[in-house]
Amino acid sequence: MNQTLKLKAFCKTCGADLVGIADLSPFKDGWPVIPRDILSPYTNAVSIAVRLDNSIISGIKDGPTIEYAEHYRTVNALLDNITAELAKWVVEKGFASFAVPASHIADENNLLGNISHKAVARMAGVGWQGKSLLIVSPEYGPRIRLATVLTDMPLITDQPLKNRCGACAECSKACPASAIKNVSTDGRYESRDDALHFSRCAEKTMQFKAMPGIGVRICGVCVKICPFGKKK
Ligand code: B12
Repeated sequence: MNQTLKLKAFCKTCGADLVGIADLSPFKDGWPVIPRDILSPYTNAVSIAVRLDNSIISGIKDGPTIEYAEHYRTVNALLDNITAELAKWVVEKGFASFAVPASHIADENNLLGNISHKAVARMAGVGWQGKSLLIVSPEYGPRIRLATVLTDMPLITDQPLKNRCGACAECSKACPASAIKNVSTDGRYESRDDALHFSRCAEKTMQFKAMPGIGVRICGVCVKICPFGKKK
């Protein structure tokens, strides 16, 4: 088995449901990452997805439930565990690695993570970027959470998938903030505002965070409503 297949198999034994590899070069051209030099030592990014529990996601109505908030924390912890294990595995093979946290907001003013897991997942062929701006996987729709490991290990990279949203507007119709503009793209959106009334989404998650028992910036309606997630 070659090194790429071994790495993917290792991630699965740690609990990953989907794994893809992205070339980091397109991210080194001014795309916002925090800290600025975080990518310099690395050539590839491993995108890892863990699927969400169907009954918990199906229980979401017009906003998050306490069960979803708990599940969000549990799956983030699982992802951080998988990326820590993978980072260790890579180092043991003689290469460098960096496990990017699942849900850390590195810039609170601009609402940015260290690197966008969605951009990496799209380039790694884990899914396409839907009208909701979420990564929609063929297997589980957007009912996945993501994390990333940066590395200089030579790996065979995967390719982006074709967008399959078509004329579907379910996420746009269901969004409790009326934030999803119902605009599709074959490649990627130039900015978040091309797809979303971004501030509406951001404000709504703040309102939900203040609800008793929630405590985190979540919503989940666009995750639940997507027909690609309901299929399995
Ligand atoms: C900050 C944050 C938020 C903020 C801002 C959201 C946002 N869209 O940026 C708020 C609080 C509003 C939020 C809300 C939600 N979030 Co949030 N959030 C994050 C966080 C921590 C950082 C996101 C970030 O840096 N975005 C930067 C912007 C510029 O990037 P972007 O949204 O990915 O979109 C651009 C890129 O993808 C780019 N792109 C696409 N392809 C390519 C290719 C290349 C080469 C390049 C350079 C760029 C590029 O095109 C887009 C437009 O510019 C991530 C974790 C992480 N580190 O990624 C989770 C994350 C994005 N959130 C997630 C989720 C699920 C949600 C919510 C559904 C809430 C919930 N959990 O119920 C909503 C949905 C919002 C939405 N429709 O986008 C998941 C998404 C999973 C998935 N299936 O896609 C993530 C990945 C967390 C995780 N660990 O899984 N979130």
